[in-house]
Amino acid sequence: MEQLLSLSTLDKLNPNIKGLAYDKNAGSVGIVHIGIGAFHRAHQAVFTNDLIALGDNQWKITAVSLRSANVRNLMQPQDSVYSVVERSDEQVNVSLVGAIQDVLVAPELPQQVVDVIASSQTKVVTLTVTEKGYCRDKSGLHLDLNNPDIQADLTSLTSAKASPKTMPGFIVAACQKRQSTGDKLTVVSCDNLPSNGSVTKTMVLEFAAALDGQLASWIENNVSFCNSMVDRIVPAVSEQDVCDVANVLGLTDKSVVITEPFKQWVIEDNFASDKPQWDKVGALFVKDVTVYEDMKLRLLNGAHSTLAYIGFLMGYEYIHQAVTDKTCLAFVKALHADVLKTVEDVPGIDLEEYASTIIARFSNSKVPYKTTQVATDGSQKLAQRLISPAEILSKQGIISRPIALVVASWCRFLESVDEQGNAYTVSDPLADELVGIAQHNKADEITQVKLILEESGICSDAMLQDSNFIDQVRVFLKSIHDKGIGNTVKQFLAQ
Ligand code: CS2
Repeated sequence: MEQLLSLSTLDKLNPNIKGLAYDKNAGSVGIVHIGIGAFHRAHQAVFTNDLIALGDNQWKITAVSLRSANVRNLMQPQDSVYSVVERSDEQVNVSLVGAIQDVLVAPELPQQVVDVIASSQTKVVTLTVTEKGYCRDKSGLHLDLNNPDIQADLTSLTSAKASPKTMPGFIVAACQKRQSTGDKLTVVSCDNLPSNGSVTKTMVLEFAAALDGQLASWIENNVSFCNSMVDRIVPAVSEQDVCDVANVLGLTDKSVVITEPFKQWVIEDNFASDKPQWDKVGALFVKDVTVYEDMKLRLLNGAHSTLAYIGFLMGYEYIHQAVTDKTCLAFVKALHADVLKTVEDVPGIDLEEYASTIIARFSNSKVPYKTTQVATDGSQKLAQRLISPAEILSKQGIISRPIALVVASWCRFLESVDEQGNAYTVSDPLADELVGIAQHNKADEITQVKLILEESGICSDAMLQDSNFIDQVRVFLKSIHDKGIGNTVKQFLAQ
């Protein structure tokens, strides 16, 4: 067993590996990141690492885990140094990242988390808390004041020592303190939600308003919320990856992240105070992120969810396997053809080419992404990925048959037993309700579809009333029940 990667073992690192280009102990923390998972470590932390390597070392990151201690337990013994392995058929690139100063586990030290966000040194908070971490209500437009964690946080914030649990709770608790110093703050959302910064703003302001109107107006005037579009495929790391990487590094790295060479970050240029110059290391600052977000959420994430549900039901464990199946591939292309009609021109990007690059990226077998991983949290993902383009097309008089088929596959997936009769677990905050509906209404497709769409909250009122679209979903679901997923997709392609 090799020694563990850490600051004290760096001299044992394989000399061919790109080490840290700076003194990890120098500089200061300027960013707090909430939601440390593999994605953050392979995306925002890499941009920041590259910026620090240019000599701008005021932007080190204190990362926060809102739930488990796992990442902290892996990173702490390594002095928070880890490796990022970029893999494709053509290349493997390994480099070390030292941008993360330390990792705090929020349930253990909630007040310390509030204090670090409140610190004058902190200029920027970045977020990857996943879609459900925004604590939206079913409409997606407002804070869910019935969420027990939000209720507990509201109570906690009235006490002298606030111990929040949720993202809005932490930001508001820190702003209570920042109010006294008057320090401005910028929050950059990096989750796959449309207008993710504006959504963050709404949730934070509604939370603050429920506590204290004056605090809400302070936040409105002193905190800016940037929308951002993030893109990089970062699957969960396996034991095998850790062993393989140890052989390359000459040291064991238990918090390694595996990713593809591609990465993209487009950020709304709306900072309240100092701004990390991420544009020097490949990010793009723009006035309006909307077109980039729509493009990415619909063409990339929409196709990802498609391959997750259809691919899983066809028996594929990984996205790269599903996308190399001829039927699935032809289906994704049909989906792209429809969705492309809903995406506006994006400066500097050829959308057709963008769509084919996505297929090439999904085919990267060196970055194996489980269909079940993408299939999680459908109730939080499908509105922006599939329903919103379907709604735009409906308004143009087009019923998107490919999107209807994916929605039908999701309804079938929620039955939680595959076509061979094997049971599996659906992971979704609404799993109990949705799996119950799917299982009890298998014999009555229209009821199954309507109840799932209503209960999940993925449709606007207009889409719930769109009987043409809903009936198309029903027809495909019935076909999946009668003939199976493979035949249904093949028949669709034949028409
Ligand atoms: C994926 C995304 O798991 C999922 O829902 O669709 O995490 C996807 O890999 C990233 O958005 C790519 O940028």
